[in-house]
Amino acid sequence: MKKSALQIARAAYQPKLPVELTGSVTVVEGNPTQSVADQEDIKKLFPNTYGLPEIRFEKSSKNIVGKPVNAGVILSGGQAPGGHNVICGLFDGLKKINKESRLYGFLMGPGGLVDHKYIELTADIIDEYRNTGGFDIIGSGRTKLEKKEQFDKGLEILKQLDITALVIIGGDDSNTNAAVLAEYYKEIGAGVQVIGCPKTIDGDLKNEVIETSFGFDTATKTYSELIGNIQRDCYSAKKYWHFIKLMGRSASHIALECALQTQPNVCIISEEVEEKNMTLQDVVNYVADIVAKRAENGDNFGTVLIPEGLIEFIPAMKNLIAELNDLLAKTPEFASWTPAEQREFVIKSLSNNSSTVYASLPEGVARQLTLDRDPHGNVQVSLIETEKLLSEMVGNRLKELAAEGKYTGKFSPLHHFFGYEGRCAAPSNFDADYCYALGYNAALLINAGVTGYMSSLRNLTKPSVQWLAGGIPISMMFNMERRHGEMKPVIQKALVRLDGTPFQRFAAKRADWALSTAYVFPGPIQYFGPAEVCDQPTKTLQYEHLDK
Ligand code: FBP
Repeated sequence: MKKSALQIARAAYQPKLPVELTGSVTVVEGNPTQSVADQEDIKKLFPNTYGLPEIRFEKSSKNIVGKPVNAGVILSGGQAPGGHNVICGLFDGLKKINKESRLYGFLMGPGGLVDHKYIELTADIIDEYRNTGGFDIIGSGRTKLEKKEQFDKGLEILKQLDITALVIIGGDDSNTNAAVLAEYYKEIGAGVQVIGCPKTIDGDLKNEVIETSFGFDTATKTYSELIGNIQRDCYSAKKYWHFIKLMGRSASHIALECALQTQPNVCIISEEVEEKNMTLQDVVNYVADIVAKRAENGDNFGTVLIPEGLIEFIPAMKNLIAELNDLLAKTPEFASWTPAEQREFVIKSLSNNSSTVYASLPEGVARQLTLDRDPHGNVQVSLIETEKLLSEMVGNRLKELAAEGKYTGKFSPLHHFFGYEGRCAAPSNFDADYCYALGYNAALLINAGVTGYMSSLRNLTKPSVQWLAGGIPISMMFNMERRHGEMKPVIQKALVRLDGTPFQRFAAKRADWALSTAYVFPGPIQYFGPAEVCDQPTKTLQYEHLDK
């Protein structure tokens, strides 16, 4: 494939490993751990991998040596910038420990393990993908790896290839499944270690011990560049209101980070909407009031950031979606009906409240709520055009305000959805270093002989050479949650904390940003140049470190 000039220059970039990982390491074990909640239940479910100690790697003066290992790697779920570097770091780490080690990549996600589809990742292949975006080296997929039959089927190919360690690069659900797999392989004495790596642009796989998931840095910088560009256009033409939906599934971390970087006129945070028990109309009124106030100053333009999961956080919509989930699960023939038949069926089958909410939505959006669920049973929020829903309702509200003599401006909305634009961007220096180190560190965890651990780097607001490396038992992140009507052990999803510094900083400024037009234009990610331009971590990470 022909390479761009940037690709060629980036291929030569050598990610900077934490100093502790640059030679041999000593494994330092911490105290036994416990899960964040429901300890007794989780201990029973993970008798072989519960309570393990945290691990820290410290630099040792000895040469790094270990047994040759055949390892497998899987990319699971949505793309996130830096995934290739995790694999490159893993490859380099394995080879550094022992040149005879081999790495196999399972194709198109966890399904590749179950269906025995794989390639051997050789040095030639790896070199093609250093510091590149995308997951195309082996592809990704959303097959849920959770059934014993899948584990057994996977074990057949692992045995055939003599693979004794599997690295799963994924989000909260995939790492939950990695821990279940680790426990199962340990229980049956399969002799296969399982190590997880924290991936997702959504930024919702983080906790006391995992500071951030990879990809969040690059994705939010890419979206912030685009938002900044729109803001400059908007400020130049002074005639449009831009409604910009941002990916992130449930959590609003991406929207919040982009707001902190670009200072838009409005940014909705789903977690706040839920906390304040706001209705959809409350959200609409909030935006319409800002549009009207800006119009009083002669400013008939602006930007509104909307997290893609918003509607799931509006209590009445949440009930509606839950009822729709049940209804659709019970009605497999639904997909074969015409849109009119579907609408009539839904309206007559839902509870009165949900039926009223459903009927009040613009028809297109109502239909989007009944589209296929993803394999985890989630509504595919990225398919719901919340930005259009909001702007249409804001337009209606402004007409009411105009009729009451409270609004005399012009309202011309434009719509954008930023998601796929950022998921495969060339990783920022932060993500290039973070991902490479996560992969390299995973090789050291394999060499340390552990299973059911997540590769971990901390101290991330410091230069990468100062990061602290180690492993965290995944079971430590578990709590019990109801999934498809059953209580299951899962990694707690990290939503935006309203008492956290990132949200507090935003909340302190938003009234000013709403009216004064204080846009910031971050510009494109820079890879070469001064550290303050190229190596700044996200504001979320910087502010969260102030909370520690
Ligand atoms: P992961 O949680 O698997 O990393 O995926 C993140 C995400 O980009 C969400 O932000 C978005 O809602 C979803 O994937 C879109 O899924 P798909 O790629 O299947 O369209």
